[in-house]
Amino acid sequence: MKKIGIVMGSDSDLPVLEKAIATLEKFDAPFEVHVYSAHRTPVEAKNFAQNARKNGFGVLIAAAGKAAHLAGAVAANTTLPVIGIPIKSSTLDGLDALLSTVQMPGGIPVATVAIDGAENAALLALQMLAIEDKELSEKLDEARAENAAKVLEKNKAVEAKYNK
Ligand code: RP5
Repeated sequence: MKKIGIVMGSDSDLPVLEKAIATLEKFDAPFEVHVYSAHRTPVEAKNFAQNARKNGFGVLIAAAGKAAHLAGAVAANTTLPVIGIPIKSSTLDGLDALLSTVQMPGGIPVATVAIDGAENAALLALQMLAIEDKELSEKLDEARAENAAKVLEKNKAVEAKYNK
């Protein structure tokens, strides 16, 4: 199975990324985690992206806050699919990072998830790899069914309380 690469602009982003890491661990998916910044360590960020395919990655997750150019900079240097996570920082509620991540120019796509949407980023990465992986796609189906069962349990409790 191809690896999933997680790259974040600062270790201050790690608390959000831990949700993605936990999701990948739950599915026993191989992954690597790195801190490379589009602005502070542009050479390392570029090298990581340029070498990602030959280093066995199948999909990359890039997370950054503020003027969040990391996902775009990574996408500019690989044709692997790149999933961007805008990170909420102390100002502007993450809208700065959302717009910086999502508003890519034509030709260089970034699949942007919600602000701090680390779990969905991991699930989307897994779904991409599951296109060619039956075992993984079955695990994803099971997880969806478990989630649905939990929601239906909650529905039962709400219905019992209000629908007399
Ligand atoms: C971005 O700036 C990082 O991704 C982080 O979200 C934000 C703040 O970084 P630190 O000042 O906490 O290192 O590049």
